[in-house]
Amino acid sequence: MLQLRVPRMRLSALLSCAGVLAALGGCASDPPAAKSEAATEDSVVAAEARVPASRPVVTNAAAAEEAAPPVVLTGEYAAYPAARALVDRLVRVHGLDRAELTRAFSRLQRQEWILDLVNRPHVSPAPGPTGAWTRYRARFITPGRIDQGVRFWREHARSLERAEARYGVPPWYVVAIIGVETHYGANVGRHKVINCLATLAFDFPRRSDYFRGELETFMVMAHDEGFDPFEPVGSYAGAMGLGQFMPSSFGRFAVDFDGDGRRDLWDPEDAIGSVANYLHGQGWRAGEGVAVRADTRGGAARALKADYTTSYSLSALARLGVTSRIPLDGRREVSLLRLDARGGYQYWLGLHNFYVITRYNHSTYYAMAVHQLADALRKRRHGSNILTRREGAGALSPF
Ligand SMILES: [Ca+2]
Repeated sequence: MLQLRVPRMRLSALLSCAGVLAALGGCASDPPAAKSEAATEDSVVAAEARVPASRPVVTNAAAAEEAAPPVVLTGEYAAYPAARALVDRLVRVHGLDRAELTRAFSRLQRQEWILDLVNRPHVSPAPGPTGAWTRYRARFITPGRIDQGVRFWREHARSLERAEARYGVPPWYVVAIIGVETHYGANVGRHKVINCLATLAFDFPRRSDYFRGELETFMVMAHDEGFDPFEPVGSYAGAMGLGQFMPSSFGRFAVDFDGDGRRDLWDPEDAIGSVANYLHGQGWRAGEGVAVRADTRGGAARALKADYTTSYSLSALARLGVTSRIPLDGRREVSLLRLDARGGYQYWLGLHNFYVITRYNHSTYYAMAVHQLADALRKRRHGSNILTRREGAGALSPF
């Protein structure tokens, strides 16, 4: 059976998660829903025995429900057709209990601060170079984050090796993602996921379809896994655990990597397996590199579109004066990446696995921060010989 829980070891650090363990831990083997159904059946039978023959007899649970006054949606979303429609859908498509859902949706609390955050006017970046990449990089690639990453790696070396054997993703990329996402679990978020998802699903029109889907998945998850949907905490966007998985990612990619029968996004071992499985599921190619520095001649590169979505042949780039610092297969398609570094633009070529990292977060800078943190972790822990030893050809070392 699948479970979502917060491990005991994290309680001291995650006070706001304390309720998660209390509420979810008890659901491991005996979901309360099963008990209450049995109790209802028993009480109906008992009621039938007591009711005089002249009175109408309640013969089944459905009739009992019909007789009971309907539970009406109240609270902040009472007047929201989208909230009522989602309840209807969860009942119709997923077979969830209407009264239970209505009570839960009546307790939702809109988070105005999230709406303020996501509705902030977009400020177009000043024409560069302004050093934006240098500032971004400095947030994630620090001596402290490298030290802590190496410690996390050492502590979970066996799980990381197992994840590489199963999914083909090297430990340093898994550690780097967890490092960038949550500082190795130190910052997993402290907001009630259900309220965050509801706020974005019902009051953020630009992404409401996406967040309605995530809220739907989350409610189904809570039902299937047997946890109280008001317990899990996460980021303001509803991302959970060490790897900051959205509910849909949990459904598709989370794995029970320590074999205790639970997929636990807050458990380092399950998080390691789940992050590696996520990258594997998005098409990670074992043994291939991620990105390589490029040299540029002339000014043509500056006029080219450059981000992780672009695709150029190396020969076309070479004609425009953009060349890889290490030899690559001449037929390989790459993306052109332009980093607004202090002192001038820096150019890189993104390989397939760079694109795979952007499936975690659709941003060139994000994927490059993961790549460079991974590289720093690898060098710190293993020096430069690791790739020659582990990958054989040593073709990745220049990356
Ligand atoms: Ca587990």
